[in-house]
Amino acid sequence: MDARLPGPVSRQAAVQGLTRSRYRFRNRQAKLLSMTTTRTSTAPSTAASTAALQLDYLSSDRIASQAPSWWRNVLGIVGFEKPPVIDGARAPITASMTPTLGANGGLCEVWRVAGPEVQLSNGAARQSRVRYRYCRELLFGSIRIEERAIEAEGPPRSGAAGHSGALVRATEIAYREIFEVLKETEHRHLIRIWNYLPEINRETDGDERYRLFNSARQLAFRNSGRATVNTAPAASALGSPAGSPISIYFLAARQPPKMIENPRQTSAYHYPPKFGRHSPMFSRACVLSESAGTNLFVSGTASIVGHETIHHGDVAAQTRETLANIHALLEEANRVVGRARYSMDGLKFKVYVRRPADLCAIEEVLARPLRSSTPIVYLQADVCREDLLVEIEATGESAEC
Ligand code: 3EB
Repeated sequence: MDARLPGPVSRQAAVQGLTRSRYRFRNRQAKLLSMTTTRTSTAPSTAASTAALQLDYLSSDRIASQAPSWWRNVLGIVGFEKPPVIDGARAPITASMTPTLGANGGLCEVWRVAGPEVQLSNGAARQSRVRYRYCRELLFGSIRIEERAIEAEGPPRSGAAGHSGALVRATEIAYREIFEVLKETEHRHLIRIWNYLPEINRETDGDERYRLFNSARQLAFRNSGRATVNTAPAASALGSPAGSPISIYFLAARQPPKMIENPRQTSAYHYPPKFGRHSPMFSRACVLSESAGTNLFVSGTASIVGHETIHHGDVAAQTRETLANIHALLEEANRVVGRARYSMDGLKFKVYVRRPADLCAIEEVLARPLRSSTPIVYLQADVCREDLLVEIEATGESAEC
């Protein structure tokens, strides 16, 4: 599952940098011939199905011992520190490359679609590094790219020198290939995306790597003809250790989700320029309604009110403020959706901790509002503003529709 070494697409990307518009026209024609997918199971049924997306955090041992009938419904598996080795897995397997903290060692994030009628297909577009699996309504995909491999490919684009050039190009390639898959399979709506970048806060060539990523991501949205406000997916963007590949995975849907913003926060796509020349492209949350239920995706959420970080240096206060933001998003989601009712109790959480020594303080704050049975995975990751010590994301499901 490692990102392949320089392949046809990446060479094309280098060409595209030089002769962008002419190349794009030719590429569109070429793609009609070349975007054949390899299918490892039967095509999805077009009959109305009752897909309901389910998230579980399971150990790789438990995953390995599941019956074939369980596997039939698996869309994708995400390990944390590294991709789990699972013999005979039929779904894409990736990893965020972020170390686990506390008792979470060996856990994986498993995305499944419930329902005996659901039929999944695998895809690997020939000229793409994206691995994906999908049913009629939903698609899970992942892509990992080594910046080293991009650097080795040839001269950096003018104006983007050295290492920053590799990050920018890798981001553009990743998002372009993701958007191509979504077009090909007609799951046009990106609903949730996770972005893990090695050394997210490091400066290269006078710019923080997260800000370079934001510029490239915004460019990729624009180049694909996508809107840069109101329809951006729910997202997380975190730092992984030096030397990790850039790792991005995502969920997409055939039907559009409802995007949710937080009344306590400036929308990220409207952040002022002091947070970077190009604002981040994400919505604070979104709700996806399918026939069998709804899913709530809460983006990475931190101690930000308006657009400013608050509670500098105080991890407990930052955690409380983050919970207040998630609470505001739950209320907003319930208001927007009307009948589905989300509460803290129904959510599954991932908590990104900048300094491992802060784990206890964070756990203590979360113990009060959350039931002890609440699934929470703690990961060590750098958060995308240097002054943020903690970031929390959440997923909810509701059978009511
Ligand atoms: C924030 O609220 C914190 O760039 O995709 C959270 C979730 C954050 C997603 C992203 C960034 C992103 O601005 C950072």
